[in-house]
Amino acid sequence: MADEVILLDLWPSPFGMRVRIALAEKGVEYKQKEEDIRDKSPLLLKSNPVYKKIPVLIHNGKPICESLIVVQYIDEVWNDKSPLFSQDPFERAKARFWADLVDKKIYDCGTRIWRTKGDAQEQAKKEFLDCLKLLEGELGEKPYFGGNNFGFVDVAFVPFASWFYTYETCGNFSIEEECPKIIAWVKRCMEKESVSKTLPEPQKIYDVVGHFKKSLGIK
Ligand code: GS8
Repeated sequence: MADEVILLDLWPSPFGMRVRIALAEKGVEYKQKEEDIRDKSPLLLKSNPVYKKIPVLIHNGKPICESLIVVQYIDEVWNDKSPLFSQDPFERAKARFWADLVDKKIYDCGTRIWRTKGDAQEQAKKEFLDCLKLLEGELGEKPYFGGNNFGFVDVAFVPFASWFYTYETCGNFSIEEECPKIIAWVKRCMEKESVSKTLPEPQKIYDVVGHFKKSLGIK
């Protein structure tokens, strides 16, 4: 029997994009169900009772939560093509370390950039750029974080590129000026269909953030 793969998702979510990219890399067919975060479906509440967040991958009825865990699951189950990890345990540990940094810093700082103003925003921008510079150092001269192959850290980080325009416009700064290698890496990743077909137009993200800010009463 064919696998049944369902993704509970939300289109602007960088976490959901990670899963979409991993599934595309592996050529897995799936059904995407768009959630309404203000009116979560019974399926989402049942599938992720702890955090009640998207993305959730439901594979043959079994739910897997937390995007980085889902991406690792996909890599293990569909292991016949496009491996996302090196064979070397040290390289694998390093990849998990950098993906964890992306999780801890990029989303949080990015959100603070578009949600705040003044000193709080300056602080968020500084932390964001410090983190990007660390990532730039880790990338070095490699084409991808995974070396010659697009890998786990690439999948974890590249969705945020669709949010860069929002961060830059709200924070009035240029990522390319500060971290040109990161932007060159984004362009390289965008040459992959799994990425270019997944990432939404930056303007669409900016517009949805604008609506969200309005609903929160943020100018
Ligand atoms: C984060 C998922 C998340 O924040 C992961 O999967 O990696 N650590 C998790 N999902 C958000 C949408 S994207 O901002 C979400 O589902 N929020 C619903 C809520 O907070 O109620």
